[in-house]
Amino acid sequence: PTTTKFPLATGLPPKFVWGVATASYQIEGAASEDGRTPSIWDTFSAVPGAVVNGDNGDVACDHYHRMPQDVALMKSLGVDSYRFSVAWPRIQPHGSGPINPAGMAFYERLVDELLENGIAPWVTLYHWDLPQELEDAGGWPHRDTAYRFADYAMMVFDKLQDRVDTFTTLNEPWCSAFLGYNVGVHAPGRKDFDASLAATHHLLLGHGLATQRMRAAETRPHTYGITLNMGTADPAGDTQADRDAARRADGMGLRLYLDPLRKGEYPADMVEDLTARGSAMPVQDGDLEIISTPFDVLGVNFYFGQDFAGTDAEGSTHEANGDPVVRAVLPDTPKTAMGWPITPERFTQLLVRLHHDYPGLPMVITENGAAFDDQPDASGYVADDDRTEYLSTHIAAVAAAREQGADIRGYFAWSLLDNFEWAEGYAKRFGIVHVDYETQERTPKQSALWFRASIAGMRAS
Ligand code: GBH
Repeated sequence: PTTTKFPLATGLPPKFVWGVATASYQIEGAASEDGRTPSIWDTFSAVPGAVVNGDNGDVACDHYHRMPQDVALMKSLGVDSYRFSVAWPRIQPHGSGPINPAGMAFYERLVDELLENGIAPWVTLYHWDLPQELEDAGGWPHRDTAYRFADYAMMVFDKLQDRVDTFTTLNEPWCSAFLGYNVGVHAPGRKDFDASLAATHHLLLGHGLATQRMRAAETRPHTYGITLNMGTADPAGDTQADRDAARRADGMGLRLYLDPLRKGEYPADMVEDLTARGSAMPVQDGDLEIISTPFDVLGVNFYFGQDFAGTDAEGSTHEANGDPVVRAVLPDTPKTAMGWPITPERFTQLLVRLHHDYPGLPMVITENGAAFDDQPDASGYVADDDRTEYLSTHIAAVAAAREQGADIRGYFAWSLLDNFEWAEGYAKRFGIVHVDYETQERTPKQSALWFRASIAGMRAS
């Protein structure tokens, strides 16, 4: 296989951190081994109709049993770092109480294997697999879950802080809160707007509590962070209703998280909107000080940007994500297999905007990538021109944002492997490495070969 028809990426410095990312439930399998208990995703996957084809993470990529080979694969790609998440139900099967040493041992082996291969581990403490017992006790809308999360984070931190430099608390709390508790397309599948607001607040509180406790207990300096999913929200047309819709979409999706984290307050216009709807964030005295505790790196997950409209052509309003007047309008561009528009210029727009609106915060792209309808040849090789082009244009967008002053230190491709794509099951493939789910064979796609050559080229430049 050759990748020569795609010019290699350029424009990022030799010290830039290049990595690949995954998440526990999406790749590990071994769902009931070594004391792991069900998470909300095991439960949700079993609900008829919740996941495409009735798929679940029982086996996934069988990474739990193939970890050393998967680390060797990463090494062959030449990455500096690997972003993975720790499954809470392996560490603390009941969501509270003592550590489960057998579950913890897997991550200790993984970290050791990475270090032996010269790959820096980048730990995400929560990528959506809440122990089911905690959901039964109320889940993220219940304040106690924030304190349970901080306890769990400390168990992992105590075991790994000697060898791991970077700990990020949450992956995409917006998805946990709104897709999980309001839209209901992610676990636990609830549809309750006020519950999703409470979940948001308690996720942020858990982030702050865990960050404070880790920093207080550190025996050497670490980098602490949080990863948010972010897009852009432009008005679909030049009307007040559309501008208002874009403001609200940006408010619910981005400012509702970054303002309390960085400015110690929820955005005033959102508080006003929520009050008008009879809703509120369940803030208690002192919470915003905890939530705004300093952290060191913002993880940015970017897939696409959108426009927003207040009304449609007939003048009627629609509900989207619990918001009565915001309607997403997909930009008129080519789409990925997820139906997501391909908008690299909006990636630059987002990063430059973050640099201006939330200054002084180094950023790392913790996820970026795309699903396409891969066609493997007889040997399993996928000549994924579409994904190679997606990565190429989006890495160029990062370089462009840096030229405009944004402090971006690294880029992790989503994902190392094809994997369990949540509600889409195994039907959607985001990997730069193809996985044959019958044989569990891994075959690097063209995009992986292009990524490897690009990294090597920029490191040498
Ligand atoms: C990430 O979620 C996840 O962290 C990762 O586990 C997952 O596999 C990967 O992306 C690919 O999906 O249309 O209203 O939902 C990204 C989820 C998708 C959330 C795009 C924001 C746009 C707004 N994001 N979505 S909406």
